[in-house]
Amino acid sequence: MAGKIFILNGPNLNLLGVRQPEIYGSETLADIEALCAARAKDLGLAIDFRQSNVEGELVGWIQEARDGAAGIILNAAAYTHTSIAILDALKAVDIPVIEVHLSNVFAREDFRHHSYVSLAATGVICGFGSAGYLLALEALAKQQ
Ligand code: CA2
Repeated sequence: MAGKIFILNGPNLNLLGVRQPEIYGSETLADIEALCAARAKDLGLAIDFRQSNVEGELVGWIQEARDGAAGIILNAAAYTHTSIAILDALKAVDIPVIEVHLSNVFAREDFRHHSYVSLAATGVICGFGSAGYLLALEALAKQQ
């Protein structure tokens, strides 16, 4: 398969495992990266796993994915619910985009029920914790 899967993580996800384990689980983002690397290897996929607290950096990475990435797994965190800039960047890529959330956003506050990312996503996975990232990798493997 040509091209890496970009796994992009938005603001505050670097705090995973430190606070709010009742919502987000006890794994750190480094733990999730390791799980993704192992599953990707099994699936014959290459990954590039990144996190940023900066909206523009996420936009830049989505634009970078246009240059040969095979797919994007995106947990845009709070930018999911606010960022037209990320939506516009996603609309400019023609590779599969899987939106992932650790928590079930629909069982939480109303403002988490709307996602700009979903408007450009191939599919959405939420509520399964870190397993959602692995499900997204499997979905992308079937799309190659
Ligand atoms: O459930 C998800 O994965 C979210 O994308 C996580 C975002 C939230 O804004 C979305 O609505 C749903 C928040 C990520 C912040 O993660 C933290 C982890 C530990 C401590 C504090 C924040």
